[in-house]
Amino acid sequence: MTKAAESLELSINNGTDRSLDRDCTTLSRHVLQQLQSFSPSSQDLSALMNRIGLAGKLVARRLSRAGLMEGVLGFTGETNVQGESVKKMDVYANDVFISVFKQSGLVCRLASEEMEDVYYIPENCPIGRYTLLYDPIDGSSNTDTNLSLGSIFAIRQQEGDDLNHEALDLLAPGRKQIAAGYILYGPSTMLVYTIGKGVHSFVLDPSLGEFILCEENIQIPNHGSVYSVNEGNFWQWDESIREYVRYVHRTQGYSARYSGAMVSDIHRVLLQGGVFLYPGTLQQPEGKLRLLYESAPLAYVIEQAGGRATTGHMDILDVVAKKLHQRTPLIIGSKQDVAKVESFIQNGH
Ligand code: P6P
Repeated sequence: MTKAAESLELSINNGTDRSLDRDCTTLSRHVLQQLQSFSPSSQDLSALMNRIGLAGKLVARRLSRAGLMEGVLGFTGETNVQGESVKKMDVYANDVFISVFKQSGLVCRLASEEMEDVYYIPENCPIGRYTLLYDPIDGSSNTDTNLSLGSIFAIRQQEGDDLNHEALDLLAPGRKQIAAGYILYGPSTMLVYTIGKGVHSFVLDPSLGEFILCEENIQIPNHGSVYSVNEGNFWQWDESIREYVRYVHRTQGYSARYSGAMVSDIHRVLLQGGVFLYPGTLQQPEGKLRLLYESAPLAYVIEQAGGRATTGHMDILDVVAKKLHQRTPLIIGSKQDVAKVESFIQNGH
C-alpha cells in the first residue's frame, strides 16, 4: 500500500474511531467517565441520569407529535398547587418522570411543581436513597404554539429516614444537590447536566434514540449582550430593577431576549453570556419561580459553568427553603452581568 493510501486509511480509521467513540459517549457512560469510578454510588448516578434521559425522550416524542394527536395540547381544566392552569402536557410529563423511576430501586421520592405533596414510590423506599425534584414542563405556555420548552431536574441524596413523610431534608440549600440540569425541547432535544464536575451537553440522536455528547465543560462567558426579563412587569418592579432596565435601555451593546421558557432563555445565556432575571413583583413579591426544582437546579448548572445565580441578596444555592414550593427572585447568568444587576439592588437605586 502506498504511503498516501496508508495515511488516508489512517485518517479514515481515526475519523471512524472518533465518530464511533462519540456515538458511544452516551449519558450513562459520560457520568461514569466523569466520576472515574464504577462504585455502586457511581453506577446509581449513571442509572439515574439514564432514566432522566428516558423521560426526556418520552416527552420529546410526545411534543413532536402534539399537533397530530388528540388530547395532547390545551388545558386540563385543573389548577395546580401554584394556582396555575394545568396544560395536558404538564400532566403527561409529570407522569413520565414518575413512571421512569418506578421499579428503578433508585428514587424513593419525587417533588414536582405539579404535585402539592412529595410523591413516594414505596417499592423503591427505603432502598432508593435518591430524591428527584423536577419541573416536568417549564414554559408550558409555549406548548400550544410549538415554541421551545424545557424540563428541569435536580437529584438529592435522601438524608434521614423520613418516616413521617415530611421530607424536611429537601428544604436544605441547593448545594446539597448531587446532580442537576435541564432538557431543552427545541429544534433538537438537548440535555444539559452537572454532577459537580463541570457542565456538559448532549443532543438526542433520534436515529439512535440516545443522547450523544455534544459539548463538555461548557464555560459561560463573563459578560454577554443578552438581558432576559419580562418587561411587561415593569410597572410592578422595585425601583432598583427599573433603574437597571433603564440602564440597559440607554446603553449600547444590549439585546433583549425573552421566550417565556426560562430553560430556553438560560440556555442561551449559558452559551452566549448575559443575564436572565425574574425579580419579585407587586403581585408576587417573592418572585414567580420556584426555588427547589427550578432556580436551584439551574443555579447549580450556571455556577458550575462559571456564572452566578442570586436572589439579589444571596446566592440561590445558599437559600434554605421554608416550604417545598417556595418561590424566589432569580438573577442568573454571567458574573459581570449578574453583578451589574446586584449593583442597582445594593445601591438602593
Ligand atoms: P411570565 C414558565 O411558566 C416560567 O416558569 C419560566 O419558564 C418563564 O421564564 C416564566 O415562567 C414566564 O413567566 O410571567 O414572564 O409569563
